[in-house]
Amino acid sequence: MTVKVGVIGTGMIGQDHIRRLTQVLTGNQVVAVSDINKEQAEKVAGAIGAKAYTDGVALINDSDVDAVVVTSWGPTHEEYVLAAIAAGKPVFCEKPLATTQEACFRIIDAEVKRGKRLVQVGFMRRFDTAYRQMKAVVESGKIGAPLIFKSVHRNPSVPQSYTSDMAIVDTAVHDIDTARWLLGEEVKAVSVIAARRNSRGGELRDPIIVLMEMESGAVVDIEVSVNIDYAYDIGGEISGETGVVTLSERNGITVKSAGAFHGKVTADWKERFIEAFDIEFKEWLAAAGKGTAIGPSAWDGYAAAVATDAGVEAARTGTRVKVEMTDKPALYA
Ligand code: NAD
Ligand code: ISE
Repeated sequence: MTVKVGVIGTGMIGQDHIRRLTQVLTGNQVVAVSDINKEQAEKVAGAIGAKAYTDGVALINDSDVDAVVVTSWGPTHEEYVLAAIAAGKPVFCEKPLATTQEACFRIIDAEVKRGKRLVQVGFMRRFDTAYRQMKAVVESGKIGAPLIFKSVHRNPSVPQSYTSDMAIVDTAVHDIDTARWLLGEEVKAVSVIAARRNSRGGELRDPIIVLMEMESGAVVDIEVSVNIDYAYDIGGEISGETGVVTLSERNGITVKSAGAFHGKVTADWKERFIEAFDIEFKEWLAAAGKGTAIGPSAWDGYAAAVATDAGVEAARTGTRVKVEMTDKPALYA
């Protein structure tokens, strides 16, 4: 079966996912794209023989579109995800699911009323082979009950428009989802501390440590650095009661020369998670072909938003903020 896909938002990641759908994966056809930037939508559509829209809702309601990919700016996600649910179409939405926990909950409510899963959120680390191996080790009991998860999330640089809140909402959100998924439990409280202000960060609080207490009493320590220059570097380690599991360095080769070891560190998220994104979309297409969704759900988008809201408040007030969540609907059991 060929899944006919419509993509809303043709910026950086939208174009990367369109490349993946049209050049890497089979069983789909990108039939329509949309962007508020008309010229860009037409250019991207023209290159792949798709229709161009400026109105994302019109794209969703196009009878040629079976399934929707939302890669526009975060504040626009709620409207498009709700429109896809109303049209009964599977929708892949890049993170964040929506920019407030209330908006995420409206999405949950609509999906629950529809009675089946249609939404998948773009937490691509869940599709990364090494993270999946890490989760399998935890679940095997080989390292005993997890006690501490250390997550390192380093970006070489960010644009001037990047704010201190974004370090939590836009960047740490991946680590928050990874922690919930790896440890299989919810976040209970969040604290945030900033290191000495980075001399290149201006007003930006960078780097920060996001410290999360989980329901079981396990602790999660997330380093977010967004001006670290040397590379895009992702690390993770879980200490359990009887052992430790660590993500390995990813350089395929190591060069030894002039008395030193040299290996490559990835340049950006596109390179670091290229295989994870491919698997994420392969699995999404398989589910979308059956009219449903798998993987990170609207509930996961909501849970991450509740924790990032707490993180933003913790960073602003310098206090430990408790996380309060609503009961989980049976649809996400
Ligand atoms: P971008 O600014 O490069 O692209 C966003 C595009 O959306 C722009 O072309 C903009 O014109 C368009 N747009 C804005 N409002 C729109 C609307 N109402 N309708 C249609 N199009 C609209 O941003 P980006 O870096 O591609 O990020 C897009 C989304 O992807 C964000 O939610 C971001 O958090 C997420 N993202 C995820 C990852 C990841 O690692 N999973 C990486 C980068 C970005
Ligand atoms: C970006 O939006 C992403 O999602 C990347 O994975 C993350 O590393 C980066 O910090 C974000 O800005």
